[in-house]
Amino acid sequence: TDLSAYKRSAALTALDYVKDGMVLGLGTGSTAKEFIMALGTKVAAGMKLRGVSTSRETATLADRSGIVLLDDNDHWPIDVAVDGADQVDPSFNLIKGGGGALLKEKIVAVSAKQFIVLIDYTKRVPFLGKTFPLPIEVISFGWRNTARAIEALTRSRVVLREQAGAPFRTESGNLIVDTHMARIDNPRELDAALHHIPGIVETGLFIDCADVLIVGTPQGVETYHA
Ligand code: DER
Repeated sequence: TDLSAYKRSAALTALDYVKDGMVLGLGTGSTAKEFIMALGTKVAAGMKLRGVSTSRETATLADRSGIVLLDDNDHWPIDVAVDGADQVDPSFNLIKGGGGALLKEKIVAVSAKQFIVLIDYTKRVPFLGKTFPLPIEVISFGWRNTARAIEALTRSRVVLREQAGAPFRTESGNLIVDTHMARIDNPRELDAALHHIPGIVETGLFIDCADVLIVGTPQGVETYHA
């Protein structure tokens, strides 16, 4: 089924949190794209917005929507960050990284005063894992050893993400390994343990990040405050 209508309805609801003069954290992916396009209407109506993008793709779209982009070296007084997710559990813990932008997304999400997550209803899960592997960003130096350490810790299979037959490279020049786990019982504990493996740059586990969750469902839009 085409889920874009649900993503768009969540994106339009998120506009309620956007005020003139704000600095916005702009996520990456198809749901974030719906939000950024919706922002274009606010800018066209005269709203002044600045933004921090989490990927080149998002930067291009934000620029086209008339949002003034801050650069890497600017101060980032981010009022609201808005992004999608690959999975959301009942405690608002997320798996993100399906689009490969998790490092910049996590930096922006935690920099923001408020972090809003937009999803369609299919992203809600009773527990993380199972239907979506956990993306982990690793530096390429010794990545096979890093991958083995992750497999030992998680007792799961780790697969190097590829694109067009070559290793996928993040915008920071790193690699992503996708970690297939049947169930992540304690995502906070797992995230902490993973961060002790030196080759790991960042994980796709967003624990205690989301402040607001907006869900597009066949019964309408549901908003939850964490
Ligand atoms: O890669 C990412 O982190 C994306 O934000 C992902 O979590 C959601 O992508 P989607 O909105 O296209 O489903």
